[in-house]
Amino acid sequence: MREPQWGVFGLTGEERRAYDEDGFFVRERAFDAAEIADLRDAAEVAVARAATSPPAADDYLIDGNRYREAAGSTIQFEHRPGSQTIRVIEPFHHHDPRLDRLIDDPRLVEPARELVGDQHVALFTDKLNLKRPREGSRFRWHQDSPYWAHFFRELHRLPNAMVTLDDAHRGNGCFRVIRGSHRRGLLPGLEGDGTLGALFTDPAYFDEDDQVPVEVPAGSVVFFSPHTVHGSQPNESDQLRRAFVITYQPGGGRMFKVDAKREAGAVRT
Ligand SMILES: O=C(O)CCC(=O)C(=O)O
Repeated sequence: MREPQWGVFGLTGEERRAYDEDGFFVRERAFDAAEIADLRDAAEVAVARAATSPPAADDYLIDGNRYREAAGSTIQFEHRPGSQTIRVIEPFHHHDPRLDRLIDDPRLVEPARELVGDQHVALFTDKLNLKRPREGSRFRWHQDSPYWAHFFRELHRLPNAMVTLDDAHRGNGCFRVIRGSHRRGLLPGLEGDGTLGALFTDPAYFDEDDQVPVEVPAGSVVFFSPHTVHGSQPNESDQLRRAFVITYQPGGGRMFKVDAKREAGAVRT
C-alpha cells in the first residue's frame, strides 16, 4: 500500500520498513533496456567531456589519489599510479540533457520526496561511479553523512538513489551495504594516513558479517540512507560496472560542491 500524497512511485509499506530498519531497499529493473542503453551512452559522453575539458587548475592529490576540477565537475582518477582512467565524476548531470532529465525522473523523485519528508526536493549532489574491467578499484567501507556534515545539518534528509547501468554482481564489484548500520547515526572514522581525514568508518562500530552484496540487473535503483555504511570490492571481471548515485535534499537547498540550486521534479501543490 502506497501513501497517495507521494505519487504512484511512492514507497510501499515493505520499502518503508526496509529503509527504516535495514537502511536500504531495491527496485529492480525500474528503467528498461532502451532507457539504460541511452543512459549508458550519455554517461560515456560525460566521461569524454570530463577527460578532454581543460582543467580549471593543476591536478591535486588526496591521500595519494589524483583529482581534477574540470567542466564543472570534480574528477577522480583510478588509484594505480599514472592511471588516466576516470573513477568518479561529481556532479555529472550537466554534461548531457539526458542526464539532467534523469534528476527529475518521477521514479527517483517521488520516493525521494517521501524519504526527505517534503513535497519539494532539490538535488544535493550526483556522482557517476565507473568501475572499468580489471581496473575499477574498491570503495572502502564508509558512510556518506560524514562527508556532508560540515555542509548540511539534517543529514538523515539526504537519501541516495543508485541507478545501475550494468548488471552488478560480486565479480564486477557490486555495491554492498551493512544492513542496519544507519541506525546509530554518524559513526567514528579511522584515523591515520590514507583515511581521507577519518572518512572511512571504523570497523569497530559495525559488523562486516551484516554486509549485503546488492547483486542486481542493469536499470535497478538502490535507495539507501546517508548513514548506511557501504562500499564495494574491485572489478576483477571483464565486464563494466557503472552506476549513478543521486542524492536529494529538501527543496530550496544549495548543491554540495557547486554554488547553485537545482530543484528536482515538478513542484506539487
Ligand atoms: O559505487 C560503489 O560501489 C560505491 C559508491 C559509494 O560508495 C559512494 O558513491 O559513496
